[in-house]
Amino acid sequence: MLLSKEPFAKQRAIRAAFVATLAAAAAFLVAGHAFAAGPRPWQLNFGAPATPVMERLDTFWDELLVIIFAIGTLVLVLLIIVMLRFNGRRNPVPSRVTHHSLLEIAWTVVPVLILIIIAIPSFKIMYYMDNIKHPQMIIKVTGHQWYWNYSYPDQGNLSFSSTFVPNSKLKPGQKEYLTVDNPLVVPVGTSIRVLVASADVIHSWFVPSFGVQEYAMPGRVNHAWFEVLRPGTYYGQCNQLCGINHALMPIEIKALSKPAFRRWLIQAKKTFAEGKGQRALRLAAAAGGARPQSGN
Ligand SMILES: [Cu+2]
Repeated sequence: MLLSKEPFAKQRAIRAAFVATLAAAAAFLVAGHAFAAGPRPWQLNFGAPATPVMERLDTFWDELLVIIFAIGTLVLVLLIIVMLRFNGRRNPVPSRVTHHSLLEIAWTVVPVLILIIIAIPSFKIMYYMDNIKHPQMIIKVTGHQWYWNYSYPDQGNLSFSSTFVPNSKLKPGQKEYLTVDNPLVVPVGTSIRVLVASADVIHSWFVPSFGVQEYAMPGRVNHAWFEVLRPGTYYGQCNQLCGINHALMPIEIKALSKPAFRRWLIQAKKTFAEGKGQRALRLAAAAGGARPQSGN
């Protein structure tokens, strides 16, 4: 039997349109990833990963989405089949089947298997992000109501405070609610252990593009690590309700090339030794940003 060519042409057109839509969506996502070091308006999904940890989390998230969509689709299809084939109108005399051992074992065992499949890569990433044996640098982050203090114990104990810049004082190009006076500066391509503590209440040091979210607890030191892959400016926020100015203790991180970082370090040691960090902090406090704090 010969079929007319028309249905095939139509099918091909539909398939081409489908592929084109997928390609456009992929291009949109990739383009979004390439430019984003902070949040973008109408952003969907994670921003561009900036560390090996976040790259792994990102990949794992994509894998999970496939599994979740497959399960969702299967359940939806089963529901539709049940609604169409087994409704009261089509089955005036209902079936009296109440048990089906094989089916019951299957729908218990299959979800367990799916969870095990998910758990293996999940645990691998958890161990990978938990600790690094030989960090090349250490940074200590201390949460205060309501600003962060950063110190570099293996760089001559350099230490400074990082305070929110009110929106009215922003320069062109600076981001609202995310800009600070003294950003944390780190070198790229360097594994850095972050020690996170708090001077008062519980805060959380959260930098999405690094895949780092660590509680800052008074009386204990938590740790995380990151290695920034590309120079750039990255943003985060305190992620634990810590009082009235919780929203006003953003995290701004500048990742520099190693030579640029060394130059910054020399300059920063002079700047902050002269107490300029503290002066900036007091000015910000006077503007309603944070409470001054001595002895950092
Ligand atoms: Cu906080």
